[in-house]
Amino acid sequence: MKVAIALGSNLGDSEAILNETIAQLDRTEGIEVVSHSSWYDTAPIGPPQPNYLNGCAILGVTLSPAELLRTLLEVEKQFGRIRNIRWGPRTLDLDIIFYDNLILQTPTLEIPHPRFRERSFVLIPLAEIAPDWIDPVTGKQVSQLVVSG
Ligand code: A4P
Ligand code: MG
Repeated sequence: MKVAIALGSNLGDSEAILNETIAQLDRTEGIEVVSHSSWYDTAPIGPPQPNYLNGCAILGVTLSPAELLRTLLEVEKQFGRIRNIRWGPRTLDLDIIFYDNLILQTPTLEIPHPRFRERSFVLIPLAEIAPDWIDPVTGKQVSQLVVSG
């Protein structure tokens, strides 16, 4: 299955953290990193906090959505993520944006990510690597979502 994920970091050496995350994911059983975007310096959404470094990656996975989420949470933890303030600063945030053309709504996992369409810090890097990917909910291409905001 083809998957799109978003990466974000605004604590620690964010560039090293994102690069190491890509390497770590590529070493993970059941995950192959197909491509990743550039890393973008972005203004924080939410409470006052440092700027983020954001980007997206395309993965080839043989994991189920739940297994993939578990793996991503594990990697976040490895990089020292401490869950405290909602939308607060974090060393690493990994979100699943798309899982093939799946629409999934469970209490612990929602795919596509429920807020990605409003977030230029996801749309701009995603448009760099997957402009033609069609959002299964709106039927719009990523490149169209960037323009319509
Ligand atoms: N979860 C449900 N669906 C998903 C999904 N598609 N991908 C659940 C990943 N996780 C998903 O996540 C909480 C729980 O959401 C997970 O355990 C999983 O069961 P979290 O990462 O602890 O929560 P969060 O990230 O603090 O909250 P939320 O609402 O996901 O926030 P976002 O959307 O991740 O936003 N500003 C800039 N410039 N750049 C950023 O990257 N990020 C945030 C956080 C705020 N402001 C930002 C940025
Ligand atoms: Mg998150």
